[in-house]
Amino acid sequence: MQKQFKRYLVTCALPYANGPIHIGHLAGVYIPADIYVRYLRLKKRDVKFICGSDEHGVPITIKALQEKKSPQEIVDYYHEINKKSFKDFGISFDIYSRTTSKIHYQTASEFFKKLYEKGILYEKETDQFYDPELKQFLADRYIIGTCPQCSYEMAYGDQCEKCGSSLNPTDLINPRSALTGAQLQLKKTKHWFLPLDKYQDVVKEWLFNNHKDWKINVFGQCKSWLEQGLQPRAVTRDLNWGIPVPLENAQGKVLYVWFDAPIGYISATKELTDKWELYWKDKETCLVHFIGKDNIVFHCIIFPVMLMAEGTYILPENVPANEFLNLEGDKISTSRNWAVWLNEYLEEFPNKQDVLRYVLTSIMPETKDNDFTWKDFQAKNNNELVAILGNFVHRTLTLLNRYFDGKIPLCPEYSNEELQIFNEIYNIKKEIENNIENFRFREALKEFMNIARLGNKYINDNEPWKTYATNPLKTQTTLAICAELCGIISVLGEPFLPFTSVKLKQILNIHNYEWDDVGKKPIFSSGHVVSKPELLFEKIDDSIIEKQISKLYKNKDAKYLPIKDSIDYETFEKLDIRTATIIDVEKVEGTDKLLKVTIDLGFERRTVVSGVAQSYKPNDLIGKQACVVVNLKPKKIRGIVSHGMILFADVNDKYVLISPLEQIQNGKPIK
Ligand code: B3M
Ligand code: ZN
Repeated sequence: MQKQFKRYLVTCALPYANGPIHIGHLAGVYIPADIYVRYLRLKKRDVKFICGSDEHGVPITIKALQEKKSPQEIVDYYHEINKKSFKDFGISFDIYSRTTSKIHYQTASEFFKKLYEKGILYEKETDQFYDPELKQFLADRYIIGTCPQCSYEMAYGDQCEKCGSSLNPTDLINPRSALTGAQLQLKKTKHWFLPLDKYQDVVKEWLFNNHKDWKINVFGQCKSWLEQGLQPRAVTRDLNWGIPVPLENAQGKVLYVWFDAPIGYISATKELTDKWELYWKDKETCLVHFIGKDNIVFHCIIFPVMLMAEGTYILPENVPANEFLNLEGDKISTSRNWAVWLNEYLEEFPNKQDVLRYVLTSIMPETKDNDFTWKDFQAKNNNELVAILGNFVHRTLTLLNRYFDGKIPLCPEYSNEELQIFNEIYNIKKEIENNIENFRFREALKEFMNIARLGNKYINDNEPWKTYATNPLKTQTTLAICAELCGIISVLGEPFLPFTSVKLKQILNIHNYEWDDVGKKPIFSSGHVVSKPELLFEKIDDSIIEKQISKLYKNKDAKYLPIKDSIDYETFEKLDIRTATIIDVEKVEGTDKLLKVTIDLGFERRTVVSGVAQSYKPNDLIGKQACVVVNLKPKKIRGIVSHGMILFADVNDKYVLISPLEQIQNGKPIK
């Protein structure tokens, strides 16, 4: 049994408010946390469940740029969407706050100031790449250039994805902005650093002496970071979006998003309760962070160092990070729209929150990445929720209504053999508790489902529909026991299937029966009446699943669009595609997507209108060779007659010019 604490503080990773929540977030972070917190509440523990939107950082500013909105508009929009989705899905936060809140600005600023005044943060000037078009310094991830190791031309400032080398932006050859394509300038800039290196030993001792019990995937990542040696880390950035650095000589500088965001847990707790210090500073509090594996270092090393340095806070007792969930065999990707979005699921599968909760818990990537498929979703709903759990409850309620008008028959006493089933149930309950307390939610769910499996076996073995004619007392006993099992399912099911639990308790007319009562006292007393059966789950048929799968592939980027209908060679031969050189480009007034392009075909010059102004500036294209469909009927676009079409690849709405590998004569046919 885990050490019992006076109170629990459970946090969930604050999702960036630049997009909706998807099933990877749910399986990785939010469902495990919700199961854990619901269980603690059922065990009458004092627990606070904290989350909110992470609203700073470069991803937000990128989204704002893409959508031509302010960062505040972006976060306002997605904060509300995500807050509502979580609520409608039954993720039972005590507060869902946000890091643009006033209380957070104040809390994060005070935290930074205290570390600064204690002399822990130090100032240092460094060389950073500056994008002259955006007029801002760029984070490593938004710098691209040629890898010095393998000459790959699209290496990032922090890593080359081709050869895997970890890089510094200054290693790149011809570094340029991934956002504007501009050549970058190396400029001096000063930042404040957290001396992680100075905490190497204390962190190592804290982790190795107290937390060797952490999940192997978590402990392993921390160990390798410590083996590489902790390095000082800048906790400020040159950005115009974020919490201003609360110092005199810090104009234009903000707190690094990964410095301010974890402090968001503290400010949200402050917002929730004036007893917040009990939850953050009292040793009798158990602090647990639920996160995905890409956030391990921030929650197991960097944030704990911040808390150690500040000096008055407790440290996390556990950080049960999950691995990643893939979708139909491919990584979930926001940019490629390869995801099952929670807000869309809630619309398309009304009142089926528990089906998704069940399926995602059953495939939870607790120790290794796992995969969600719509076929498996359908199978688990039909073959487990409907055929095992729903079926057992439905048969019990149907027979109770048929033979006893819904009145649960009470038996003078159960035989030892009959009592045996309750011993098994009690052992299952202990297993469920042990698994939840050790963050093994898949196992806990399996144990929970064994109650229904046991019930189905019991009802099949005792055949109350047969004994009713020959031995009605036996029927009474069988159905009384089955009714008790249904009641136990409604109570022990709450952490996993909260919506079904409420519905079943209503049907069974159960009030004031607690988790800890299971195995100690019966649920039903004499004359208890249950309602008529209602379906807890319904079959999901193939058409629903096929619709979801085709929606997924349709939404995926061009690379995955389904192939168009086949054509014969003669049809293809009708296309006349030629090489041409782009000799002039200008923006079409009053539009943000159109360019008026003049091309030289060798035998003539033409004007063509292309919708690529958001991917190319006029100067980017001048002088480039292109492939042009020259026998397209002329078309007037915004008053300009376009004589043909220049070919571009559509890569997630970013257009890439298709250009011959080498310079060739204009007007040459492309076959
Ligand atoms: N928003 C990263 C993420 O969404 C970040 C989590 C912050 S928790 C303090 O993966
Ligand atoms: Zn490389």
